[in-house]
Amino acid sequence: MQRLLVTGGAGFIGSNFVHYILEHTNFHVTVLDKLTYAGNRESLKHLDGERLTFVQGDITDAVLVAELVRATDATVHYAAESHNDNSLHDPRPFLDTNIIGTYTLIEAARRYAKRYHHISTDEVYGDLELDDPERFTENTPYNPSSPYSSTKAGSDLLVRAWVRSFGLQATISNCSNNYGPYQHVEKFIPRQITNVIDGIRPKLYGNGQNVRDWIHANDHSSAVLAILEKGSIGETYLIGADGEKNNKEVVELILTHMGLPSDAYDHVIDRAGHDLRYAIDSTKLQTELGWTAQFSNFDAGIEDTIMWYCDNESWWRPQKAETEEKYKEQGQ
Ligand code: NAD
Ligand code: TDX
Repeated sequence: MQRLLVTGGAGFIGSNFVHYILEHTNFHVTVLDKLTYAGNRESLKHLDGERLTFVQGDITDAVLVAELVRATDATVHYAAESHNDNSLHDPRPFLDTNIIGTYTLIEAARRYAKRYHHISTDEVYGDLELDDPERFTENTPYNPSSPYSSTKAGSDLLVRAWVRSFGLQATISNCSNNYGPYQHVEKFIPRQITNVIDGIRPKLYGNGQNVRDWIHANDHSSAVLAILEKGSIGETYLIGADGEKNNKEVVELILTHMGLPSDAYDHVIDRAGHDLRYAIDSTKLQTELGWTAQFSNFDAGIEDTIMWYCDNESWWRPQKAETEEKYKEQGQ
């Protein structure tokens, strides 16, 4: 495998993956990205121009997708509408990109008999009670809650059907919440860090008891590379790093690291249908593919992430005012 097509490579996790691949392999990467509000060409700057080709385009464009899939050895599909809050206010782009976009890619991969890896989320499994001793595994039934997670679930099921019915050479991974550099300021951790930089109090939805299972984006990238190289066709792998924290703990950690009292935040209107808890059991990935997380110290990872946002204001500043304006209209 020498030539990778990475969809959504100008987004948060996709751009981290492109950085990771260029550093850890000798592959050539072609990025296909529409550059929606969530895509940022700046996230790929300073990367080796000879090993990276950037194509601006839509994954629902069947002609373009066929050409790019044909010209590469494998596709890693990150492109998506990814924000739950947006999906509650305008679900349509989620159906177009997450469902039709995935369909377009797997049809091309089938036609040219190419390897395909599908990036998905733990949210397809719905949520867990706070005291549930079980975590999500590859066998947990699908039960998505939001327009976002239901379109991701739908796209996963399309891939499974294409494997079974057409012999598509595909693998799927479902990962927990990522954090790290290049994440859009609409998302929880960057929103609160940049709020503090701007002298705005962090905003916690509801009572802040909702739990997310945090993983550093680099650990997600190393897991995807392991699946690409060693995963079995047709299999699903759950990716997680035992990083469960409730939102209140995360906000308090950010405030403390940024030199403010740990209670200097506001509670705002809760998200509709807000999933209570996600938690991943990644035993299969660890035992079958020998993967382990490298960034297991969340405290240190948050400190690095805070430093990245402090040092890279020119990257996030253009999105900040518009993002906060949208939240303000929603009382959040
Ligand atoms: P993101 O919103 O930061 O980036 C999405 C990228 O896709 C952007 O660059 C955007 O321009 C591009 N894109 C959107 N629609 C497109 C289209 N129609 N054609 C081409 N490009 C298009 O998202 P992210 O947080 O980096 O998530 C990437 C993937 O990882 C998604 O599939 C998401 O479901 C999955 N995932 C995310 C997380 C997380 O914590 N963020 C966790 C697990 C899985
Ligand atoms: O201002 C906020 N205050 C707040 O309390 C925001 C933006 C969020 N939250 C809460 C909601 C969630 O419980 O923080 C938690 C994390 O929120 P998001 O960053 O919006 O992430 P989440 O909804 O958990 O989904 C993320 O992880 C799974 C990604 O956005 C998805 O793409 C991925 O599939």
